[in-house]
Amino acid sequence: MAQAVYLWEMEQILQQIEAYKSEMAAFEAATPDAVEAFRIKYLGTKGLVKSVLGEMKNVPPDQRKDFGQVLNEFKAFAEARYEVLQSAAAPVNAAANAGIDWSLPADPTELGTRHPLSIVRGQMVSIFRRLGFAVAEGPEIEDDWHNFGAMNLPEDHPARDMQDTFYVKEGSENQSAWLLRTHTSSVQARVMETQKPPIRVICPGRVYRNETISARAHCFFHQVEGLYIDENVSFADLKQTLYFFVQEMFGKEVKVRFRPSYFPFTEPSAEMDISCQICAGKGCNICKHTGWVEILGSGMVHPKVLENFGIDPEKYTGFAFGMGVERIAQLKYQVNDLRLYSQNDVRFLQQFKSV
Ligand code: 2NL
Repeated sequence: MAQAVYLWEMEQILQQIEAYKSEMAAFEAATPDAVEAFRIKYLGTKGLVKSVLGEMKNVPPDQRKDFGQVLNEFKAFAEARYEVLQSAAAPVNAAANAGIDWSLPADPTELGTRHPLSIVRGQMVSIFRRLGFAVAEGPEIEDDWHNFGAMNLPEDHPARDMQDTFYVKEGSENQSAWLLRTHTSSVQARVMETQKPPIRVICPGRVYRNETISARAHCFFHQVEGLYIDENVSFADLKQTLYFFVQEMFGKEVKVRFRPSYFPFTEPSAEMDISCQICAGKGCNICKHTGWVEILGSGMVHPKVLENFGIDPEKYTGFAFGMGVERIAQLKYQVNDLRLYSQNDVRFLQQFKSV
């Protein structure tokens, strides 16, 4: 009779175990908190697994072995389910289960490049700095005086025309006109206004001219102008400085030639050509089969310009020059269309990655 009671009780316990197992199998835990709730309910010190194990004491000795196996298997089932829930709820482990290896290196990010004009301006500035030139900057919106008047451009000079220059504000009898600077000479004017010789500056910056946009012309471009004023500055200094510059820029093999020219702000004036970098002087389309390409304008600062700033032209002389950054970049990197510089086409820009 006693035997029958045990059997009945054991049957009940086994049924209960099966019920708990299907309950555990169906248990979903999306968060670590829910996983912890599972642990407390089934595996905690007052949990269901412990309480079923506690039934062991009521099992008759000859059946303890079999029953012990059932209970161990039940406990292992609960622990295995707990582990599965735990790894599913932890995000990194979830990723690991999804086959993601977090120890792999990240996808490479596309690096941008410096703009070719920034690269070339940087090279130009660095060469002149080594010769002792300081960098000066100034406003892009200028008054009539700093852009034109001080530079000895007469009132009726064609560059002053509305057709050639962007005016922000027209001038009147007692008000100066405001305009977008047409060269960075205006910055040098501001340097001469505030500093005494010796003056040795270069002025890199954006300048504006009213041009129809094409492969060869744009309404804005970039310039580096230079100015050196001291006692006994000669045309020989001008030539040697500019020769050194192009040798550093294009290599020691480069040849130069000077052609007489005219600018209102210099006297005498000269344009400088270098041997064509494409055909090395043999003759090609770029140099129009002359072997030479023009790269800059230069000259000895006009005495009128010095006087405009109270610098005595009997005591001081100076040379000045101006060149386009686009032009230098074109010759160095064979950029054949000015518009490329401002279109921001990454296929163009990416080509300067290795420079
Ligand atoms: C060109 C020619 C030039 C200058 C710029 C200059 C500045 C001062 C005084 C005298 Cl403060 N001259 N600048 C001189 C000669 C030529 O530029 O073709 N630029 C693109």
